[in-house]
Amino acid sequence: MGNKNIIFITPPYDRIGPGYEYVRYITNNSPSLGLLSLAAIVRQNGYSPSIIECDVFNLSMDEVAQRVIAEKPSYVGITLFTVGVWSASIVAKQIKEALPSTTVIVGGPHISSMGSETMERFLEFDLAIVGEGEQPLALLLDALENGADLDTVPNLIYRKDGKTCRSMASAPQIALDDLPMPAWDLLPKFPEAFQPAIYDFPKGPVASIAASRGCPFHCKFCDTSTFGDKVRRCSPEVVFDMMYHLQKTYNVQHILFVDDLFLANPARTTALCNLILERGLKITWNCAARVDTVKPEILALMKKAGCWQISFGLETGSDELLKKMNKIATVEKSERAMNWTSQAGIRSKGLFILGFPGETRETIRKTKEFIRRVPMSVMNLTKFTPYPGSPIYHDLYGTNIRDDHWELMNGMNFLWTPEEIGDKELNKEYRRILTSFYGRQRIALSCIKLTFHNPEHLKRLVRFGIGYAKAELNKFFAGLGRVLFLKPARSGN
Ligand code: B12
Ligand code: SF4
Repeated sequence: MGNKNIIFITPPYDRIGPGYEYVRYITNNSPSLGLLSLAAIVRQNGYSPSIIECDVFNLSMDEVAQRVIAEKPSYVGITLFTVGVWSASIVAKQIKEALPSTTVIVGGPHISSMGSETMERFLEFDLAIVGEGEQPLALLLDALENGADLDTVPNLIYRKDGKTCRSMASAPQIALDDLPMPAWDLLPKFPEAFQPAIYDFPKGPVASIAASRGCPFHCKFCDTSTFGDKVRRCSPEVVFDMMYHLQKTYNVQHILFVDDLFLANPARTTALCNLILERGLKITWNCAARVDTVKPEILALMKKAGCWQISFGLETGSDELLKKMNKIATVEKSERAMNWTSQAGIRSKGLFILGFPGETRETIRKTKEFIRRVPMSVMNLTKFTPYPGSPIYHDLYGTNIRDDHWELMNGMNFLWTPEEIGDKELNKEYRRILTSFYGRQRIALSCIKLTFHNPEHLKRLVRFGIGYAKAELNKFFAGLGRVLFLKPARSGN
């Protein structure tokens, strides 16, 4: 019998594209909470998990494969976002070649929407679990240890007689309070190595928490296939316990709540804020919210309880486009929410999408105007990407799409463009919107203030600057090399 070791992996992926690796110094380096939860549950069941976060530690595909091969685990569990599927398959292939008896199991958002297609395409993945993974993975490992029928394992995709099959059993959704605490202790260099985006926190160390799962809305660009539309929440006591544990054990000073709808239940938010205040926990935190869930009273309480920044999915400054996105929001409501947040003394981060179907020069103009009008502390602009699992993916491609650019689905590439505007123009607008926002005196000054207030920001900014300068120099010398050595000399004129 093999060992009971399982290595969980977040595969490497390109954040922008080759040559831009230095952006990691200022972008989000949060660990996978999914893997932390899976590791905790399998440890409870007698297995020995470890976690390799390739992206955070800048590990190449070869490096991670060699590490795994040296450990000879019985199981490998890989989390798959669409962007990481190809690199994960290369890592899995190397592992399977060296360790044929190791079982490679995959799961994550990409598998929740594209499980069968992925398993048909990548034979180096042995088994896949669709959707929420804790209970199915625990049952799968036991079934593999005991040679039980795989068809009894819920939400499993496996191969039988060369064919891809989906198990008949389905998993009941678990109560989140019943899960063990995420296995933060398994992360090397936690929390220092896992910093969120620069300017997204006042003071580190920082950790993230998923305090609820599921979202009842169906915004067209959003992939909710993993947890579906039924919302389940940890109780305020359990959320508080996680925050307290992170501070006491790891000296964490700031929490990022990654829930889709942190504020959807005002009673729960109020209870959590009251717990923080009553028990005197000195900590700051960020969360994400829909614009229709904030009100001045709750914002005032949140501020008192340490809320530092709220991210709002504003998407665009055009009501028409919001409708096309099925966002069930209006520009007016967005504006009101941003004003209330600012009046409460809480920073806000606006999340926007550029290039959604229906985007025109006029909608871009409205977005620019909106950005100028609202009191926003930082902003994030994503290039529209039709992620598998999002309703728009099916609208655009039909359900049979197999061969699209999964490895480019990092929100930094226009893989589809609206009729009126091509990707050249959209890329130009993308740069314009960001530079005009961050070039504004108020925004630049607040970034400078934060930079000097927090040595961590300064350190990251310096590393980013050096990386940028090196990349530009490399580009310059590569260009010079081409001019001097490769470009054919012209004969005559
Ligand atoms: C926090 C977050 C991040 C963080 C942390 C990422 C990370 N490593 O987890 C950061 C900011 C770094 C990030 C980056 C990106 N993200 Co993000 N992110 C999220 C967010 C908001 C929460 C994730 C989370 O913690 N969920 C809670 C945990 C418990 O769930 P989970 O990780 O999905 O894991 C469960 C299951 O998926 C499954 N599972 C997962 N892995 C495995 C592995 C095995 C072996 C098994 C059996 C099961 C299994 O079991 C887990 C426990 O139940 C989600 C939205 C959401 N609601 O999930 C988007 C989301 C996952 N991100 C998304 C995207 C697109 C990205 C980016 C490509 C760029 C971008 N535009 O943001 C990058 C790519 C990062 C990468 N590593 O490849 C999409 C993914 C769509 C897709 N099909 O790829 C999502 C779904 C947003 C959306 N609604 O569209 N992200
Ligand atoms: S964008 Fe937000 S509100 Fe809309 S479906 Fe996704 S998580 Fe839900």
